[in-house]
Amino acid sequence: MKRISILGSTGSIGTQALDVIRNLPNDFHVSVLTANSNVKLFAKQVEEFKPDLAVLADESAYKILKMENFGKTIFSGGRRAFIDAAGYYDVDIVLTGMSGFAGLEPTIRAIECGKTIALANKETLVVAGEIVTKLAKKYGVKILPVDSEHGAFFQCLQGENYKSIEKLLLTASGGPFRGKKISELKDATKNEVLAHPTWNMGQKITVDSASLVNKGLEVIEAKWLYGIDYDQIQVVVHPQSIIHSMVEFCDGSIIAQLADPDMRLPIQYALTYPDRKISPVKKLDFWQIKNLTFEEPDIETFKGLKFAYEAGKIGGTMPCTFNAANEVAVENFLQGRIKFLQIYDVIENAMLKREVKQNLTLETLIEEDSATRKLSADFIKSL
Ligand code: MN3
Repeated sequence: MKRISILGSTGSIGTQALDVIRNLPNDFHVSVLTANSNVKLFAKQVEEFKPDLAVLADESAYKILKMENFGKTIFSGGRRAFIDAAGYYDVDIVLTGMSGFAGLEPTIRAIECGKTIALANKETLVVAGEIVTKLAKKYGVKILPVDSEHGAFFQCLQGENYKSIEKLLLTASGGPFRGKKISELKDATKNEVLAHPTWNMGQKITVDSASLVNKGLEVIEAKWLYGIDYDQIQVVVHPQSIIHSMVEFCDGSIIAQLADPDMRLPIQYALTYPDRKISPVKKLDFWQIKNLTFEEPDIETFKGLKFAYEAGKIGGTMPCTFNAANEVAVENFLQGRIKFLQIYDVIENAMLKREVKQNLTLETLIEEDSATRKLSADFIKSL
């Protein structure tokens, strides 16, 4: 039995991971559950899975549940307890399902404690790819990708030498606005942005999918996971989301991974790796699918992808700047304070104004993250 820790258990990745575990009760023991503030769902999960340790990162949410009786489960709260939970001793795999920069510190803690990482928090590799991959090497820790595209690369690369990779073909659904022009996106509403055509995901990543920022984050994530150059990563728009990504090798062969778009599959593969297990995911029927189509991404309209390549190539703190500005912009968009296309203005403003620092440490990144957040919040007020 593998002992699993799920960080961010009430989010989209967390709930789907628990569904995977529900379907494979003899393969996993849930040792740790952590969430931020969704008290109601968290209490239900703790009752059902009876983890050894349960942590709510948000102090006031913790106070609400503090008096509950969770039997043998140790229950604690606060940011410190959350980071400590990532290193809990009685765990084999830590699934990082929380979103945003806040996931970086607990991921580093888990690596330093020698845990296998099932990585769903892509921001970790975007802002600190260099630090995190070095640490993983130092502690002999495997990072297993949960993101569907990177999970696809990982499957295509089983038994292959990474040195023979010619190109990673990163597929993108194109999101709800594929084919639209700037004039049609000016007044895009929150509901339109959140209506993703193929994937069922959390709000933040769904906005990122509409802006193609998500694909940009995934380009940087792929660079660090597979140690290749940015010009070896090509984004291919594939609206059906059946091919989850492809690897082109030096001999011209291309290997692709296909499946119904259901996040439970990449989550399960990361958790059961190197084994495969039966899953509830719908099987593909090629007589129904008939067509798989491909397009070039429109990076002049969806500038998120262009900015990400630029930030990645500049390196140093720039991917952190890019990510922090986007996190602030998305939050403000979801609260109705800025328009959809202004997300790009917030990112561009931060990338122009923040000075790049090379030689990264965790401290430099925390500083850069908060400086960019402040700059971006002020910029939004001035709009
Ligand atoms: Mn993805």
